[in-house]
Amino acid sequence: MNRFLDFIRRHDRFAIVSHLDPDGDAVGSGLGLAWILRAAGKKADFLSYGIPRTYQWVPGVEEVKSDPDLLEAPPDGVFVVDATSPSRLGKMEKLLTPDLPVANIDHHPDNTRFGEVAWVDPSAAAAALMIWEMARELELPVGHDAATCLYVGLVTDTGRFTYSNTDARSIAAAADLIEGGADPHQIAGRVYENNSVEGLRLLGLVLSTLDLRDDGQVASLHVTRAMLEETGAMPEDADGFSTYARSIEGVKVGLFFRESEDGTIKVSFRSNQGVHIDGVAGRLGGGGHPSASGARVPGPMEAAKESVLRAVSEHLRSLAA
Ligand SMILES: [Mn+2]
Repeated sequence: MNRFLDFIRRHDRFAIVSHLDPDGDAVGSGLGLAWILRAAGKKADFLSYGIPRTYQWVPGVEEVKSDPDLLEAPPDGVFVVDATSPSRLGKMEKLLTPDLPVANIDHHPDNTRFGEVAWVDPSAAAAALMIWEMARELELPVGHDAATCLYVGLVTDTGRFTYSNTDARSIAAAADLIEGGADPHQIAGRVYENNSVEGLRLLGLVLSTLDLRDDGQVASLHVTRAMLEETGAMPEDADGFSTYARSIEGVKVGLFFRESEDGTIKVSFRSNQGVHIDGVAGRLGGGGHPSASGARVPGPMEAAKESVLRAVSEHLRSLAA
């Protein structure tokens, strides 16, 4: 922790970046840290692009820079949050020049431990939780905007405090953040009850693709570009769909396949009952957490589904053996 204190003391102008295709934790931890650094008298910008509509209200989101070229002045230190490796930063990766010191805060077990200061804690439910704990440890003030941002990261990465990463530590942090000004009811309303009509129609189509395999232990759903066109929904409308397949009784592994604009297929792996699925995602070139991971595989959809389903079924058989 002292190395982080030192890192913050030594620099004045911070850029904060997170993974591409930002989720609630990327946005919440990035913006939360920006508020904390600013309250500590530093200059801090969060850089991100493609922030989903669900998070377009998070405090400070209107000042997010979508490209390093939009920074008023070059940063003298970079925080990377919630990102496994620099390659996960998309176009923000170009910020990381060899002479620029980097602090890395992440909870993905496959984090490559890059950066001059790195804190990787796979037992932390969210990067936002780690930012909160760092601020508390270093006695940095956390105002209500920062608390709101960090709560967003925590509530989304724990699936509203239901995933296997939900523990006393995450609930205690949530209580502290609520004490600090985060409004759980208002945040839940903004994050979870703000579906578009198109998005709900898309969900109807997606649920009708349900496919059960391996005696009901593996369930999969998919979304195609054609389904987006048919309903008028945005790709981000499908962001919350990855857990439906797993929600079925008896299902150990739930899969969600999304056809990207470039024709590749994004696969989300969600597992239950202590089944670790990140190894399968890893063998397909992806990664993530034991019960929530992802990978990108070549299309078309049917071929992608068959090859991934085969890999999952082999994995389950190897666990049973
Ligand atoms: Mn996260």
